[in-house]
Amino acid sequence: MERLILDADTWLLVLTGAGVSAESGIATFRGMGGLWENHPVEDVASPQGFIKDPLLVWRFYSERRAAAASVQPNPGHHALADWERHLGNRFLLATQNVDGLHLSAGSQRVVEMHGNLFKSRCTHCEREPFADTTVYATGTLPLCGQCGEMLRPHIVWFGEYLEPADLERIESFVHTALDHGGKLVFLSAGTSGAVYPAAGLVNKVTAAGGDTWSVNLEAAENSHRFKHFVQGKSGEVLPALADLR
Ligand code: BV8
Ligand code: ZN
Repeated sequence: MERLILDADTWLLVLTGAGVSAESGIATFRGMGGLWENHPVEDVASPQGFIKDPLLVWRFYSERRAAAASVQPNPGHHALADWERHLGNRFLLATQNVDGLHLSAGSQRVVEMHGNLFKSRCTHCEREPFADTTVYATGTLPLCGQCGEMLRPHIVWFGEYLEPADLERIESFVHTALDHGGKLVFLSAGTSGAVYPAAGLVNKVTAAGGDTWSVNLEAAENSHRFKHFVQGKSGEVLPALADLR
């Protein structure tokens, strides 16, 4: 396997998707064939879906909250935390995953682009999103303690905008790397490269002259946009891939 050299000049931006959590036992979206209990994921992971049937959507998220709380990070998550300890502020992890496993593995420089399963927010009042590990029983509609309106998962649904601050943090990492004349490297792991704007990050790094790596069980939709492709399970590839100098 070709090695990813992480030395004093390297500025590494990593993007992860559901594939990185697969070896922890979390189902991927493709693994579900894009369905959950015969509902297209886009229907339950969308504002329209929530308005139409908030109880169904809360059942979807409560089930995933329970699943994510019952599993552990795998060696792929731990390898990324090791790389962060080696590179410090020259490392940033942008994840599409909402399972919180990168945080459990000790990653700190993390942008959770699509939110987090263990946070809820009010659909009505200005209350900040708050930590919420409750697995709501089927048929329960969680209500805000302050205004009495419905709570929703603090998740970015299809058709919703990502937090501008999150996108800016990723953008400024790339610019800071270039300003320092560093070697910008982008590594994407465990993602089908189908969902934007995450899937567009590789183009940004390529346009900035950076090196690009894809680590995936199978060639992702945007695989051709990467200079390097290492096929395999992220829990096996990531711990062996980096040459820390
Ligand atoms: C937005 C939270 C502006 C929900 C998620 C252009 C054309 C058409 C539509 C669009 C477009 N641009 C934007 C859109 C709309 C949409 C989009 O991209 N749609 C896609 C389907 C085309 N984007 C959005 O809506 C985004 N918002 O763009 O706002 C806007 C606003 C209005 C209108 C237009 C634009 C919001 C996107 C965020 C949606 N929320 N998550 C939840 O999780 O419950 S996305 C959700 O699906 C996941 O978070 C994840 O990001 C995504 C699934 O992707 P993956 O993580 O890649 O998972 P997947 O299962 O697909 O792939 C796993 C991969 O791992 C596979 O390749 C597999 O081979 C590999 N693998 C498996 N095991 C392993 C492995 N690899 C390594 N090791 C293993 N062991
Ligand atoms: Zn409220």
